Amino acid sequence: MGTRFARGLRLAVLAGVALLVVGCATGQLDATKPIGKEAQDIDGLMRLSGWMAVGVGIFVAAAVVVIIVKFRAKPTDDPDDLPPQIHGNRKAEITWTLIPTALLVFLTIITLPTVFALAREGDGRTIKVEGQQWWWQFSYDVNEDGDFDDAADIVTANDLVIPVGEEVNLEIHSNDVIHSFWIPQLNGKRDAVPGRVHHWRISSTEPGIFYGECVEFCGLSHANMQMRAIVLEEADFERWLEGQQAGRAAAAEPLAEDSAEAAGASLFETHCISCHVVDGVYESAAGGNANLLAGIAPNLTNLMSRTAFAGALYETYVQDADREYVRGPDGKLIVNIAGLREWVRNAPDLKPARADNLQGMLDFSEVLTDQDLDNLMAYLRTLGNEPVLPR
Ligand code: HEC
Ligand SMILES: [Cu+2]
Repeated sequence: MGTRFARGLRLAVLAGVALLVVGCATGQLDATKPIGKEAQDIDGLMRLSGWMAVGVGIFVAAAVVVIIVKFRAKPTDDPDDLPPQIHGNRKAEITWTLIPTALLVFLTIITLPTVFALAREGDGRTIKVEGQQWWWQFSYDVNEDGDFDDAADIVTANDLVIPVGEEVNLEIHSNDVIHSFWIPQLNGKRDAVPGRVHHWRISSTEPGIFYGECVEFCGLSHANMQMRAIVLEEADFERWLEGQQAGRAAAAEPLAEDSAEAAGASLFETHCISCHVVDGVYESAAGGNANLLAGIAPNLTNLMSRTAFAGALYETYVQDADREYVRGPDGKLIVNIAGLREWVRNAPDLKPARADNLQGMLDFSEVLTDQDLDNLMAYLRTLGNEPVLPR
């Protein structure tokens, strides 16, 4: 008995530790340290209702103990002699109906203002968010004409870049199934539903990188559908916007003849533009075709200005064990070229996808040679400058 109990206990402890470790493994989603105003409001409510639940839990547990001790059968009791039965006792019934009702009404009253406040439109810019299997696209209405599709507008993926302190409005869409957008430290969850537009707000009181995930099961690579908010000081944000425009202009510049970049561009034109857009160079004339293949794919105009690729599953630049960016002797970030190359060679191997079912990127391992891949990498590296990082 003793050993069996000890074994059971050891197993339970092990299982607990395993759960804890698994729970911490991704470690980037943290709803307990809210940084955005919206997340702080939600956190306040969570804590209050949590403590109320703890109070109720302690009260019930204590009452159970008191009743067990007080009304336990004593050896002197006559087993046929039952204590007074109170089934249907009106006073007791009313009491234990009223108390929970009062608690729930109280919770409703304090929650409703936050629910409405979260739905309110903020006074900052609006960014269009599109979820699709299995990555997020963000569009910026640069000339503020209410349309996200003209030549001036910026379309990016994975990194939602916003200025610190601004109440940014999100216009959330889905291009296929239901997804849900959540960056826990900055905001609550909001579903992305096909055929509908959901409005939501996001803001941060500090610059930084905040991690998020799709939180509505959406198929094969749901767990790999991540995103991050890059929150920048106002001046850095302006620098980022200018950088995006500069990246677009640079992408349209001719490449040096006979260079690896030019060879890469020609491979890109053969294999990639049926899905990918490079603004002003490979436009969505091919995009119509893309819909036949895999829905839309990330806009690659400023690929190198993003901190992550493939639904923020992989880092575009090398980091050390503490997730600090490593810089080369020239002071520049070091491109995770091995990762990017492997992605282009065989994407479904790095992130489960079903390109045959219009979901995700193709496997090019049988199509592209090592030389092709090197040339493609040379070309991709010309697309955009390095990211503007939070200070
Ligand atoms: C069938 C459509 C399709 C073709 C063809 C295609 N891709 Fe992709 N590509 C995608 C999709 C979809 C994604 C997003 C996948 C994800 O994150 O799950 C993607 C992602 C990428 C990314 C990461 C971008 C980011 O910001 O996350 C790069 C880089 C890339 N593709 C390069 C290429 C290159 C180079 C080629 C040509 C050799 C190519 N792709 C051909 C559909 C395609
Ligand atoms: Cu999703």
